Amino acid sequence: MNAALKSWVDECAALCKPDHVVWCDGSESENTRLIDEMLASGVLSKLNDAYPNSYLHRSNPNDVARTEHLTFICSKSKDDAGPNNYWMSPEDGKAKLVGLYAGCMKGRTMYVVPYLMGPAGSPSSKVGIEITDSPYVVVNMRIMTRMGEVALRQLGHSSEFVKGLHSLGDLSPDRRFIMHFPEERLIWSIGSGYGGNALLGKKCFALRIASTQARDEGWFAEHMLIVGIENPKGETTYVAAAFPSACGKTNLAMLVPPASQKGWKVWTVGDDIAWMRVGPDGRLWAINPEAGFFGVAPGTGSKTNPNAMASLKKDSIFTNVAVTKDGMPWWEGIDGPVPESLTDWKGNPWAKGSTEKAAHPNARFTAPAHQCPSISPKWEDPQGVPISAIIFGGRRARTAPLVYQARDWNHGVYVGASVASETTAAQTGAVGVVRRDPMAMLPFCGYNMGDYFSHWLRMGTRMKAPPKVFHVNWFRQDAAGKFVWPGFGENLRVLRWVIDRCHGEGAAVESPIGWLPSPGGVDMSGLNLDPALQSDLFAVDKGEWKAEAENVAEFFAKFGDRLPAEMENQRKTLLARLG
Ligand code: GTP
Ligand code: SPV
Ligand code: MN
Repeated sequence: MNAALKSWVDECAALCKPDHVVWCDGSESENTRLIDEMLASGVLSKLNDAYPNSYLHRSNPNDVARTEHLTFICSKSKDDAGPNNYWMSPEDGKAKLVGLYAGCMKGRTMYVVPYLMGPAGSPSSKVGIEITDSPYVVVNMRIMTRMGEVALRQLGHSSEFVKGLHSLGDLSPDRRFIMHFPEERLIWSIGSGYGGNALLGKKCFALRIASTQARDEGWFAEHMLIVGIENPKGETTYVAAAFPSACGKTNLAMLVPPASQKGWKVWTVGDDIAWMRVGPDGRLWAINPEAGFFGVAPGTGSKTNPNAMASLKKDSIFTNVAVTKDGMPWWEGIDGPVPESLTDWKGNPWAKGSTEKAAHPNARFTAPAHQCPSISPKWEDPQGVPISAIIFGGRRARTAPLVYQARDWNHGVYVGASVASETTAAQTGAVGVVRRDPMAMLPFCGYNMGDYFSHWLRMGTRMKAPPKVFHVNWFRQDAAGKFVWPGFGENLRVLRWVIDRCHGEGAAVESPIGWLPSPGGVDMSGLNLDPALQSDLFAVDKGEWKAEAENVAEFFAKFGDRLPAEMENQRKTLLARLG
């Protein structure tokens, strides 16, 4: 028994006072027992046998997405958390939560969940322990991470593990907090059972805590998918891409090449998080620390994402989707006609034509990564995969063209730092509001983003062959508000230009914002796009870009002297190029 682990578990038990403490081993029999208990208590219900061993969970309707306003970084100094985070001192944070944790598990079982982020035996992998009173969290963690024995074996007698204490509490938003103590590698979460608030391996550890570890140790923990693109000659180029929540990472990671792109294949390595280190060869190498997908259900269907549909056909958990009368999971955008009647995500009857959504817009599936037909043969490679390109993107009705390439690494850091996107249902609050979301990390960077930009610049000097940096926007709209670009599988056309550029090919023209594809650089054949709209996809409006640079200045100003001078240099030279 690991002494540091045992004493921390004893401490948590003394505080939370559970009726029972169960150490989870991740076995099949344990999983079956937990599922049977949740079926009996109504936390889960069984779905149709067309989805073997798959279950529906309805969360509390007040608890359906990450709650950024209740998420805190409790570093010793407020400046270390930065203007990008809500801050509380470690003393105040703990004092507040100790009161809520006291006796919160009376009448409940406390589960101790050891888990590994990253492939077993990888030098990049790290151990976490989540203590939780939610069996739903346990069975999700079993899909999302490598859970149980494998993690304890990797930990051995080391005291180096990320501690996460989670309780459902009373599920009241007034007593909901997700607190991070980066200096102690500690997470305290109470009052939510949903997604990134409760599955502590994901955003809390693999991004907020890991980003501080990455800063201290010289690597990257990023909100990025990882994908391999194989050309007809059988050569694979790996790309990592950061888009804000619900902006297309899972879809791009599982892209199916359309019939027009003969001989091309796409291999999924990860769909949400990348941990990346500089290898002995001076290149950047990436692993996916997760073992499953916690994907957005609405909009997922055989046309848009057949690989996701195949991944979730068994052994999956569906949260806040609707169900048909035969117990099939259902959401807006799934295949087939809209049924006449459904049970909606809250458990109420729903009739076709209703103005309410049947599935919650942030309804999710939890599915094992190994079930994905496009899973890369290298997805569990302990060394990871070498990254040739980093792509940033956002959801922008205007301004950002379909694709452009940064001039060099430092300009690429500016491009990442100036990402903006319309908000989505993945976090509570207004949807569709443009906000700056640097590197898609605004809600996930566990420290001052001024320092984070410095870290990105510094990493550039440590790589002999840094990845080329790009920006994409699949979401440009026409005057009627319709997406101009078909997206999904057709995004491969853009990826082909990106990897051509990485290999010193691909025709490009210089523009004030970076390199744009030359006419014909992105193959548009057979898409039947209106020629005017087609050229609008690549339009760079100087007025809009100057306004954009002003907005970036306002954002940068928040960081005061923590903003590296190079970022302001990049912004000023951009303005100069815009004339
Ligand atoms: P998180 O899991 O929240 O981090 O989200 P994500 O970045 O993985 O987003 P995901 O791939 O799940 O896509 C979110 C929504 O965007 C879905 O409703 C998709 O259907 C839609 N979407 C994804 N790719 C495209 C695209 O190329 N074009 C358009 N128009 N919509 C897309
Ligand atoms: C996101 O919001 O970016 C997600 C879902 O991937 S959650 O796990 O809730 O953070
Ligand atoms: Mn995400």
